[in-house]
Amino acid sequence: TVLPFSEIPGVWKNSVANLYTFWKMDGLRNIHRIMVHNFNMFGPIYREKVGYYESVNIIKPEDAAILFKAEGHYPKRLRVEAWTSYRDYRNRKYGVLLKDGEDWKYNRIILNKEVISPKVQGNFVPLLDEVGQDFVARVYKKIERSGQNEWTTDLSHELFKYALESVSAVLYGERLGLLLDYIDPDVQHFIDCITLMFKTTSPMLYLPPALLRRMGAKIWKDHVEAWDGIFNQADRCIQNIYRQLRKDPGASGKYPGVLASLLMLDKLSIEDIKASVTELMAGGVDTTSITLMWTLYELARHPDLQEELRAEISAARIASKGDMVQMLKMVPLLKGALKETLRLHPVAVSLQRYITEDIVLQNYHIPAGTLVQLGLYAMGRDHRVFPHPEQYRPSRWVRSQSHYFRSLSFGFGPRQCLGRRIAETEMQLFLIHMLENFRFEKQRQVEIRSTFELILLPEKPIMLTIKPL
Ligand code: HEM
Ligand code: 2DC
Repeated sequence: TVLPFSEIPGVWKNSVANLYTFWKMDGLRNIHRIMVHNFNMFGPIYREKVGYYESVNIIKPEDAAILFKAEGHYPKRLRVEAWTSYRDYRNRKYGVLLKDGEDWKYNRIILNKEVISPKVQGNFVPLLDEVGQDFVARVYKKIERSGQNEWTTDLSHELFKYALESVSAVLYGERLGLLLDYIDPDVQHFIDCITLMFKTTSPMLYLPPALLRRMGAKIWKDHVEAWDGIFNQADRCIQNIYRQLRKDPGASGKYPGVLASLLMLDKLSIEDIKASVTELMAGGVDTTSITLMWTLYELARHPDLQEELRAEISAARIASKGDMVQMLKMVPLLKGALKETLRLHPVAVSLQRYITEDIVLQNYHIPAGTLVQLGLYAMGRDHRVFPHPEQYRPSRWVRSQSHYFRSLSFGFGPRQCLGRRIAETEMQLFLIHMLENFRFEKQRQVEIRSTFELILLPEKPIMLTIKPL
């Protein structure tokens, strides 16, 4: 017989005491580890109430499958109040990230065609391939300047620029030139604003932004400043393309980019387009750059794997005869490496949905309307789900093993990551070019942990040594 909702184990009963321990444990930066701890304590399902939101947490792929079957036609995840509050405060429209219901669906279907459908993939590849080549040229220059035939560095700032150059190339159909020697202070400011925006969001998951705003709290002011910086820069880029398009629409015949395609399609209002393009631009920087940083870190710790990947890449290079779209279909181990990175170092600590029908999870009844969270970080490190989870083994994604509801780093279904294809293509091309030219090494073999700043990121800088092959 099915047990009632009220009997699910957990720490949800005393939320004030709970919030207190949470702060004391520096819970904010450790959410992912606290979730692992809770699953160890309570088993594969627990209820939790921290601050003002309550949820049921799950960890098993079988339960994820049940959850996503109950997500309904307009899947809805946890609302990030800080983000919606800013839009309301400044009177700006929600984009696809923040919309819900019919309005979300309508916008999403149109955006899907221009951003994530296989049809546009071919347009992105040449643009992103060029950015990858430029990055390699830049690294050679840095190595040369060092005078030591190698370059030891924290690559994160370079990776932020790579990611922004890539996503901008796709959105605007033209290069910003961020990989040149001179870096425009406006661009650096934009990058800093995104990091600040994420950092100031996480405390506001627990303290309502409306309250902080009335109190005149610094965190709210910083958050507003960060989003203002993001919107100003995105507005400049968007205006620029808009003006060009009005001067000579469809001039050259080459692929004009996502923004121009959406404008010409004329199915979404300019305000809706602006809102979603800004979200794409902001969502496209820290996510991919941090994932690439973690991948280089893992590769530096596994020199043999670097060799294996180089062999796969060079065979694919030859067999594809210069057709990059074709080449990307011939590198399964490389794709496995990216999945493996995201298993151990996911961007999103959890996936969440408000379920639209009653379901049963771990023999407990869960009523419609409940917020259910899948602990993505915890699942990635659970030995019942992934044998020897502590080992970085890209081949686990290529051979044997069931992948049933295990590959969820970009979310699932119609509400999954809209930037997924851009992210994957950009990261694959980066690794192809870098592995074809360099070897990666790490001095001290210390374990680097994740810290939560809305997205998960390395708790301290990762130093790498890059050497020409
Ligand atoms: C949503 C992960 C890169 C834009 C999401 C979600 C996840 C995610 C887990 C929530 C999905 C769900 O609820 O099912 C990632 C990872 C990335 C990445 C792991 C890279 C390693 C990007 C990039 C962009 C982007 C490059 C923009 C170009 C978005 C947007 C949404 C989203 C707009 C909201 C979609 C909607 O609500 O309909 N992402 N993301 N992401 N992501 Fe990403
Ligand atoms: C953070 O408890 C932890 O892809 C919360 O590119 C639940 C939660 C809700 C939404 C998630 C968020 C977490 C992590 C960051 C995500 C976000 C949805 C989209 C966003 C996963 C798990 C992200 C990084 C987007 C951001 C685009 C934005 C900056 C314009």
